[in-house]
Amino acid sequence: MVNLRKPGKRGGNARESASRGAVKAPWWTRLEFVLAAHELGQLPDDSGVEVAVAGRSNAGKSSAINAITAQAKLARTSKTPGRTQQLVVFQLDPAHRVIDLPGYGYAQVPPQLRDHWRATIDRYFGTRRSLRGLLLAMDSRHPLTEFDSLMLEYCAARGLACHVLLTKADKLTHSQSLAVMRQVAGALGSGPEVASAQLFSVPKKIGIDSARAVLGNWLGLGEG
Ligand SMILES: Nc1nc2c(ncn2[C@@H]2O[C@H](COP(=O)(O)OP(=O)(O)OP(=O)(O)O)[C@@H](O)[C@H]2O)c(=O)[nH]1
Ligand SMILES: [Mg+2]
Repeated sequence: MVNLRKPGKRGGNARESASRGAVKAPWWTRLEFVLAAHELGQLPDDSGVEVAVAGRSNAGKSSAINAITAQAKLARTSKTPGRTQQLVVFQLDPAHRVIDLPGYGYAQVPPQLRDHWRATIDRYFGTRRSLRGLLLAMDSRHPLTEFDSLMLEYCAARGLACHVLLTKADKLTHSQSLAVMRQVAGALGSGPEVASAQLFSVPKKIGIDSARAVLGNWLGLGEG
């Protein structure tokens, strides 16, 4: 490694170090993997603030987490549906977490596992006090599946904020994008809970900043 600083100048003076230390990387780049849980009992303490990411298998949840955090390999992605079978926990610090929930609606999943998923998610939404919001990923070509609607009902039932990411928007024409936004906005209705939707695409970088802003707002972190 080449050190371009002169000897004796290495590290700079205390004031320089302090001001360098004060310039932190943006919060989204500092999220780290913590653990993958099969059961709710394995999750970190239910304190601080948590945001969940849910959606049908293969909808693009893990890819969205990677795009939002600008970390290509933070969450595992796969062409094979049903890849994320556990609750995968990321955190900025113990008081700020993001949870990648297992994908649903995958036909090949054995009924026993599906029942386990439903019971786990049911209990998660019913009991998790630190949960502040749900990022709900829907493939923009196939939005509002039965389980997507169930997720919206969970949010409505506990007055939880929900933000829908209409993923893979790069696969849609402009008029299809407008149509799906209209369709989903209609389904979100105008209840007391906060529900919103946006288009999202990883390869075309559509909507990454706005999704990040929603997440940052829920986590109480703002812009940087
Ligand atoms: N064209 C396109 N493909 C995408 C986009 N986002 C994700 N994909 C692809 O969709 C597939 C599934 O992505 P994942 O992020 O693994 O989906 P997931 O929802 O986490 O899937 P599970 O973990 O199985 O529930 C992968 O092949 C991704 O490359 C996108 O914005 N555009
Ligand atoms: Mg995944």
